[in-house]
Amino acid sequence: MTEHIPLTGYDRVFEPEMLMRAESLRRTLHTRRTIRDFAPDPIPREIIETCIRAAGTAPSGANQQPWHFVAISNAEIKRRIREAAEAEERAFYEGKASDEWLDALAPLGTDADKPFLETAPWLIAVFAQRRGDEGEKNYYVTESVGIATGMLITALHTAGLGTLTHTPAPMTFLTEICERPANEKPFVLMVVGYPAKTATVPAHALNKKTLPQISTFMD
Ligand code: IYR
Repeated sequence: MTEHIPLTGYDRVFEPEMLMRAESLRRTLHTRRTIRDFAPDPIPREIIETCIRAAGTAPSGANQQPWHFVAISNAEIKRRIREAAEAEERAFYEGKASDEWLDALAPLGTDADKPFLETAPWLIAVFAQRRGDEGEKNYYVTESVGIATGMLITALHTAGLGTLTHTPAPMTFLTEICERPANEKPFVLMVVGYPAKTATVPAHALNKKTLPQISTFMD
């Protein structure tokens, strides 16, 4: 029998208050930038733990929570990740990537050098569990882990930290370095820390599509 319990936490709010809350979060999220230049200052582990807890509240297929977060501040492990990621990125920029892909990246000014993988105080490797511990199939894994990662970014940004969503391809080296089991696939590598005082962002990144461009209302 399915046990159900009363819902809590959804007390109705007055509409102007609702709009204020939504607007306030919109403004906070609008200030988020992808950071590629981090300060080396340490960030307490408790802050990272709290943000991972926030991500862990995400909805998921059949509530299977098919994610695992590996938070790394160890300098030697960060060095190994940088070395492996830069090797993949060199292969990408020097041949694997199509001209069309490189053209799309040009306004960002990215290249194969990833010093931030060592400078930033924390790396969070997000893993997606295709199957559970007992070999059972998980459902909507990509959607679930994508939502949880979005919530992780929101939590880190709200806490005042800078993030970079890094996806060197392939990321199989993360499985080995983070000592994760074969039922998990690396999903994304989040780089976390304070932005360097001198950090800049590509102007291109400020071009956000407008509401009419991203939405259709069928009133
Ligand atoms: N992974 C490479 C390339 C790259 C790809 C996309 I799509 C980006 O939005 C940014 C970079 C790198 O990290 O440089």
